[in-house]
Amino acid sequence: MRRKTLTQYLIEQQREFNNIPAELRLLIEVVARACKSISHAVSKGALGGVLGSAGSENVQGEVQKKLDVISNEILLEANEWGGHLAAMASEEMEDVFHIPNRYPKGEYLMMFDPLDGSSNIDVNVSIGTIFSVLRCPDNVTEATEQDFLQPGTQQVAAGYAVYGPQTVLVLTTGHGVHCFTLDREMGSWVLTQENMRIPEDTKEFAINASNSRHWYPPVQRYVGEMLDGKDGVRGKDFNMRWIASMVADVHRILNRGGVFMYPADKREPDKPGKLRLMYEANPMAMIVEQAGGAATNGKQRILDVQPTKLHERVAVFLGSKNEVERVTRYHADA
Ligand code: AHM
Ligand code: MG
Repeated sequence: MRRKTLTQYLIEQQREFNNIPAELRLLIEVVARACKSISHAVSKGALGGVLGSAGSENVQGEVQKKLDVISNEILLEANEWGGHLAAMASEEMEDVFHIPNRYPKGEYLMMFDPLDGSSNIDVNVSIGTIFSVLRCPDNVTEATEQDFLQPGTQQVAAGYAVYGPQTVLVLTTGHGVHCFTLDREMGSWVLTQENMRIPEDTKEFAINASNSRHWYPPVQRYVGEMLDGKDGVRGKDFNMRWIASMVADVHRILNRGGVFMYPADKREPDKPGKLRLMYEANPMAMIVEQAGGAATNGKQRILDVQPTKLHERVAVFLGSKNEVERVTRYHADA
């Protein structure tokens, strides 16, 4: 069987839906190429000298790993010269990255988490890259943070790569979710799953249970009922998984269902969770919704949240629709 490459898929989508103009296609292909380079660096591990700490901290006060810094550089360098972007923003940079004056500017804004699941780098567990694409508002010559602060509903594309046993790229441009596998011999991304769908019900959940004593009552109730299994109100047993790489947890959910949670908790009442709205939660929420799932912050749809700052955090409940609706209902009941 002759398989489709990413390029062919993008061109055919444009013909069918008229939603991937040349500039957006270039953007997606450049990001995909950058993910290929990151995958290459990741796979070298100790042989490439890429493991361990970079000896610096990012804007969130987290220690940066060498691969966080390398992946960020790869994405910036790949995307700065093509003329498709007005500006970029990253988990690893406090401020907006402006396109250098020597290059033309384009009409899109891109945000990314260059290397998600950093705590897994040195132990050879799946990690990934997450990205979100917005349109730059009209008549903006030098994009600022303000221009990025659009709700997730405005995303024109979102995707992630997983560097695991296989390297895959999962993409949506608003017409379903599709998965491409990196063919290392050919060096190309090949379409391997079309229109991924998340089952509406599930018997699997993902949460960092070491924080359970800090959870608020709705999360305590929801997880408690699942742990009660057959003997409790849910009347069925549940299985638990936690990879500590959102990309890998979400990828499992896209393939076989499940619910992923990173709630806010009582430790820091002013902090609405760990994950970042604009380059982690929003792209994942778009992908999950496009695959028939749901994503909320416990109170509202994540994609409807109006961001107030670039590195804003948000509580996350996403995955199988009926489960996300249930945990969201428990929040309303409380
Ligand atoms: P990172 O972007 O610094 O890697 O942090 C995000 C990651 C998610 O991928 C994952 O779901 C979560 O942090 C794991 O957190 P914990 O260490 O609390 O298990
Ligand atoms: Mg991350």
